[in-house]
Formats: sequence, structure tokens, C-alpha cells
Amino acid sequence: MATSEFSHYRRVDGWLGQRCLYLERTTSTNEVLRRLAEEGAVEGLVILADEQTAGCGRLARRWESPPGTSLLFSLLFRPPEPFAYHAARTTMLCGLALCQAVALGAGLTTYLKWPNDLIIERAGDWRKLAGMLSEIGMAGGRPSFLIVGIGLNVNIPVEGLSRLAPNATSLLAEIGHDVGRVALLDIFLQRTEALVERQRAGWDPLAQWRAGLAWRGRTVQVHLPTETLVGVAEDVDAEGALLLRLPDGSRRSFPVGDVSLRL
Ligand code: BT5
Repeated sequence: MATSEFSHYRRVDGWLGQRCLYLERTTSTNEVLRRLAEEGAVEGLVILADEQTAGCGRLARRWESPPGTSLLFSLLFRPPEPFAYHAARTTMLCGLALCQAVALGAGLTTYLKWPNDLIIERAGDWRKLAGMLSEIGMAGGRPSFLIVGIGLNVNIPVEGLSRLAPNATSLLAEIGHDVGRVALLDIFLQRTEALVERQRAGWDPLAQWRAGLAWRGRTVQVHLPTETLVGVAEDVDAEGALLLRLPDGSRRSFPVGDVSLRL
């Protein structure tokens, strides 16, 4: 069997990814990392897989990926207090770092679709390139760790995309050639670590995250578990909640959570 380029992957400099666990095939990297975090794993641990048999999206949705084609990984953070604030900022800056890694590693401009998707916009159309799943773990009745799981479609050929989702895309489909997954992961981890350190030193990523959001000022559909609302995606607030202007002039906010956005 061919050895994966990730078999011995770890970062030499820095704390994010200095410890890495590569699994050729697993259920879900988020699930594996959650178990290790509960056993006390250190901040910065990264779980990487070439194949997931139960990759998770939000709300029990699935993340599908042909084996060996993409980046499927999860990062462990142990944010300081106030936990909720730092956890939300850490998720935002992972999104920023993912945009930067795709720009540097593949030369593509991407946008963040609130709350946690990475998309490509083209002539009024949009395609999903990556998804992020943030989960908080508790210990002793208090929030204790943050897991950020990322699925980035890298070398999936065009003909394999429609099986994943109607609007899925990959770097290969967008730029016409394979992209080295290790180099991309390296850039992402470097960028994320640098941004986490800036953030913990007092920098707030909110303005930059907000500036990178797709569809601000546009009419969108907000899919809630029980209803769909249509309104203008005016902005996000200081917590990252979506502010939607409804046709009757009122404004509603939607915390980052179980809401999906569509054009
Ligand atoms: C997400 O959820 O987009 C978060 C996905 C996070 C996946 C990573 S992979 C590593 C780590 N381990 C895990 O188990 N999960 C994380 P959501 O916004 O709920 O979107 C899910 C929806 O995206 C699905 O219902 C499909 O419509 C679509 N989808 C599934 N696989 C896709 C793919 N490869 N590319 C584009 N869209 C996809």
C-alpha cells in the first residue's frame, strides 16, 4: 500500500501541529480528537485522516470526501477565559487562515459564507470548497476545549463532485491541476498559529473576518430547523451573529449555530 504523504507529518517549529496523529481511515477526526481532549491532550494536537467513514457537518449532516484526495483534519485549542469569546475568535481566525492558505497555496480568492464555509463566487454562482465544524468540550461542568474540524476539497476531480453536494467544488476543479496537500496544511497551520498568538495578545480578528464574508448587503434565505426567512444579510455583530433585515423593516440576529444561509 502506498504511504500517505501525511504518515510522518508534524510541524517542527511552533506548537500547532507539533503533535500530529495521522489515521489512514477513521470515523471522524473531530470525534477522535474529542476523545483525546477529554483524556487531557495538549493544545495544538492535530488529527489528520485520508478517509472518514462518518465525517460530520453541523446538525447531524455528513461530510463526504473520496479517500486520499483532500484535507480532513481537526485542531485542538484550549482557549483562555473568557472562554466563549476566545473560542468564537479562534473559529473566526481559522476561517481567515484557511482563506489565506488557499490564496497562497493555490492562488484562489475565496470568501467565508457565514458562519463557517469557504466558498468561491463566480458570475452570481457559488461553490463550496471547504466546511468547518467547531465544537466545544466540557470538563467539570465548564467549557474546557475547542475543536475546529476542517474539510477542504483539494484534488477531487470534477466528475466526483456532484456525489458530495450539488454545489461542491475542489481546488483541482477550480485551477485544473493537483495541489500538494502537505504544503497547504503547512501554510494553514503557520497562519493559524500566528493569528492565534496575535489574538491572544489582544488583536480582534472580527473586522477582518467580517470584511471577508460573502453576501453582506445581499438578499439571502436563512434556513432554520423549522422555517425559512428571507431578508438582507446586513452585517454581523460583535459575537459574530448574523444580522438580518426582514421585509417588514425589523432586524433579527442569528447566533452562529444551527442556521444555514442560501442566496
Ligand atoms: C460543514 O457542515 O460544512 C462542516 C464540515 C466539516 C468537515 C470536517 S472534515 C474533518 C472534521 N471531521 C469531521 O467529522 N468533520 C470535520 P455543514 O455546514 O453542515 O455542511 C454539510 C453539508 O455540506 C452537507 O449536508 C452537504 O450538503 C455538503 N457537503 C458534504 N460534503 C461536502 C464536500 N466534500 N464538499 C462540499 N460540500 C459538501
